[in-house]
Amino acid sequence: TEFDLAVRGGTVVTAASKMTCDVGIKDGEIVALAKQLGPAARDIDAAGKLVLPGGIEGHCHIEQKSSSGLMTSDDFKSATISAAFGGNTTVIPFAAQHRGDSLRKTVEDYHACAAPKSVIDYAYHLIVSDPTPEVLGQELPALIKDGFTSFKVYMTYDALRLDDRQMLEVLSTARREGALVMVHAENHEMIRWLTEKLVDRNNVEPKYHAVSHSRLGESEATHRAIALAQLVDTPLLIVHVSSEEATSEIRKAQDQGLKIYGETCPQYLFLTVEDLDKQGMEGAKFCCSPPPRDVQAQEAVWRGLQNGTFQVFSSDHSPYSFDEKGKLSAGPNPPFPKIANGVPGIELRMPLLFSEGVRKGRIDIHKFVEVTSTNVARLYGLFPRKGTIAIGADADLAIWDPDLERTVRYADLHDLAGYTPYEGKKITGWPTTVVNRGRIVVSENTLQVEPGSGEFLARESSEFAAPLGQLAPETDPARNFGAQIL
Ligand code: DUC
Ligand code: ZN
Ligand code: ZN
Ligand code: ZN
Repeated sequence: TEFDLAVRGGTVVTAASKMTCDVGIKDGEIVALAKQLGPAARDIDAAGKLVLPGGIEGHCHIEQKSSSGLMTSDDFKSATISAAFGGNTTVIPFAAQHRGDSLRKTVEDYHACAAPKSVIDYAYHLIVSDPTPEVLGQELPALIKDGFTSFKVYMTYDALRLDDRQMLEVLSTARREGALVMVHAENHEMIRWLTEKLVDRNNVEPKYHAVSHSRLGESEATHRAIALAQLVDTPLLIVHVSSEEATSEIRKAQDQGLKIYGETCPQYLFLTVEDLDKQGMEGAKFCCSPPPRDVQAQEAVWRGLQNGTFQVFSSDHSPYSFDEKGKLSAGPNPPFPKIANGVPGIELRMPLLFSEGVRKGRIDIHKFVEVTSTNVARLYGLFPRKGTIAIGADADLAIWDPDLERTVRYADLHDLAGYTPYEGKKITGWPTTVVNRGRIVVSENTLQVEPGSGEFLARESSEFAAPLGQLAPETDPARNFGAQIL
């Protein structure tokens, strides 16, 4: 037979096109797109279904150990299975450096966890928390050359945060080496000050977590991160944007032609601070940073997706169980500063956006594909191997039943957080069959592959990470009396 697998008669959708045709797959790649392809060893009937590029989860925390020793509740097995059931074929979690640790060793540790357990393809962003001359001079450049072409930095959290000076060093290293920098932008001292005031007054219930992480703290840090990036002419992705204020900062920079990108997440479209104000400790289940805000913020974030301010939509899956191993590790009634930050969402990211976005007419199906897959591949150096349906691309497909209605129940999900923030929500449109490099990973509601069958992806430097070539007056030798700064 000509093909190993043929997906027949579906509506094949990419970020830019839609056609009813068959997809022919051989040796893990897409080799033919046409009507009525010849025989294949195996067929999937996709009539009446959508055939989309597999989702790429570009922001998730898997088997990540915090500096305090707390572990996320998913390992690479449960997280990648959960991702696959949610229509994903690739995940890009973080390899998080702890201060004093070597970056290379950090990556090797994550690799030892991921390789035997992943059911779909994977890569890692680095988290750089200790930008010593050794790390910036040798380790990071070497890792970027090895295909770790993106990394995240934090402007808050005592154990992770970089000061402005360190941000500049890191950004100029990224510029030189061709990596994309992702930033957690919140003003550290504003969080600390508000937290102290709240704790002094014994305002310690989960809802005060949202008060301590202000919109102004988010937009100030966003503005500052953009200014730092602009000074050294380096592109920057602001991750997990929650508010109208931060969204406008990103938009303003984009309107100036800067290569500033934005990411948002389901928690900013589908949750609000009211969820943190639930009975007893229930609100802890919704504590994440930045926090969910209000209905106006949700609308601003929707607009940002619609008008292209946000290039990518990620889950920021940071699962902590609602018990002493996770959210309640500091006791049964922890004050908000002691509640682990993060919500699970890797399996529902795409179904939520499909149901509330595509089905309800807020975004079209092409935009859906763009922000959940194509742009993720582009930003992180995986395109066009990943992120689209084209001849020569990996055969990564999610076949969706656009009319399937299901009510979210944690019991039906595959992660190990023990709860979902979206319990009881009605969702229309679910992936029913998921194919990764030609392997049927999920079908008939069943996992069809073994742990360890996912592949590590070394990534290229992305076009999105290339400097604009527009120097600030003070770093431009033509305007700074000839000083060579960059
Ligand atoms: N940042 C993340 O990216 N995820 C969870 C919590 C946080 O602060
Ligand atoms: Zn460590
Ligand atoms: Zn973050
Ligand atoms: Zn995150």
